[in-house]
This record gives sequence, structure tokens and C-alpha cells, in this order.
Amino acid sequence: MSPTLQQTAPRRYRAIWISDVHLGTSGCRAEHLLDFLRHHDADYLYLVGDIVDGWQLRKSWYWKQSHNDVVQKILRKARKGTRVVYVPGNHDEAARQYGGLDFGGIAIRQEAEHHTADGRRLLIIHGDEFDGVIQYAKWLAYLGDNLYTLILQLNRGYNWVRSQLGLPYWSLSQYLKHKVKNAVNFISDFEQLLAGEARRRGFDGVVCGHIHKAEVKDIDGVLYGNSGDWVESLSALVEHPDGRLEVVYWTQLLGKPAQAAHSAEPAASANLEPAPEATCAS
Ligand SMILES: [Mn+2]
Repeated sequence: MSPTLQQTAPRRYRAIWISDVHLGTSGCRAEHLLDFLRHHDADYLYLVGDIVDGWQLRKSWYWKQSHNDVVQKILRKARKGTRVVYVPGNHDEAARQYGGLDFGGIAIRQEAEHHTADGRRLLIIHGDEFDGVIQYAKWLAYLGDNLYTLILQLNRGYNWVRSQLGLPYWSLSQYLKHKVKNAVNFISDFEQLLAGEARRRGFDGVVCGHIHKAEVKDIDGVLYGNSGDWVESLSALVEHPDGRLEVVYWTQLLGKPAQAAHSAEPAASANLEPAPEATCAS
């Protein structure tokens, strides 16, 4: 009867990585992230880029109360002793000029380094630096972004119809990303590239974001971690007290999504939708 997220004390991890939240877009699942942040605490919180979507905000202003709440929640964690490190991405690249500075207890860094409990050194970067498309033709990246937004909108309409028919959530863009051969190639190329960079620079591993594909795995002896996103997969990367890394999904943490959605605070639960089960499959 009582959903897991109704627990009284937040679950504590040693570190939490989140990325690709895209605050300032209609695709951002701010309520879900807020729910996650409410129920999970850590000694270290890494914001691995694309937290705010400056590209979309420049085109049209979209900022809901829940987007403020996410920012406030993170600032409060910083005040209460969580070491918060913000590594900007390409969608919030404006923040990169503040690399090296601290604001409101949040350290802004071009890249960061994390030491796990079992002594591994991890490089923390968003990862767009390794995205050839963005590196060499920025206008193409903008186009891709618009296309992605359009796909998400179509997907939302389609799922509204599906929900009216009592059918489960189906993720079009996840499907495209996972099934289209080029996309799969892109993902594996990206992962190889990032792991290679970590190795080249003498790190034991890398944690990044950017491609909206949560992952933790070994690539030729180097740890590759990706914190996923809060647009679709609602995922984070966490470090357990013993140094073990794990990808967690909001839907799995919730146990029974429908019940938990109703049990959350009214303001926060207003936009909670049934769990996107499809995105849990990798
Ligand atoms: Mn990005």
C-alpha cells in the first residue's frame, strides 16, 4: 500500500550524478526530478550538464514553478552540506564562462574529478566536446535539437491517445535512438571515445551525460558512466557507500508509480504520469 518513495528519511548515496534535465523546456520532467531529489541525498551531487536549456529558452520562454523548485532544491542541498559541482554542457554553455567560480555553494567547473570510496579517479565531463556534429557544425546541432523536440511532441500526442485507449507508454525517440543503426553506432562511438579520453588522461573512468542514455559499464578496463536524462528515461547514476556505481531509474525506485504519484504532494504530483516502462530497457 505504501509506495517506496513515501519513506520518511531520504535514501543516502555517496554520490549522485544527474544530467540533461533541460529545465526551460516542456520536455523537462521537473516534477519527477523534484520527487527524486526529495527522496535521495548524497555527500556529492554532480550536475553533469544541460541542466538548463538556454537554446530553447532563447527561442521561447518556458519556465514553470516546478523548474524553480528544482533549482531551489539543489541550492538547499548545497546549504545542508552536499558538495554540489556543476559541469555545464552545450545547452547551458553560457555557464561555462563561470568555470572555476562558486555560486550559492555550487562549484562551477569545466570538468571535475571524483574519487570513489574504493579509490578510483573519475573524470566528470558533459561529453559534447566529443560529439563531432556539435564540434564541427553548430547549426546542424540546432537543427537536430528542433527535430528532437518535434519527435518528443509527437510522442506525447501519441501516448495521450494510447493512454485514452488504456495502452502503456511507448517511447518513440528512445525507440529511434535504440533501433536506428546510426544512432546505435553514434552511442557506441561516443562511449568508446569518452572511455578512451579517460584512459589517455590516466583516469580510472569517466562519468558524462549528453547522449541521454544512462549506462555504467567497463570499456577495456575503464569505467564508463552516463547519468542519462530527465526528459525521457528519468535516470541518474549513483555511488553506493562501498564505491559501487549503479544506474537508477525514477520508475524503478518508485515501485508502484501510479500509487506513488497520488501520494506525492498535490502541487508536485499534478504532472506525474504513468511510468515510461519502455525506457527502462537498455
Ligand atoms: Mn548535451
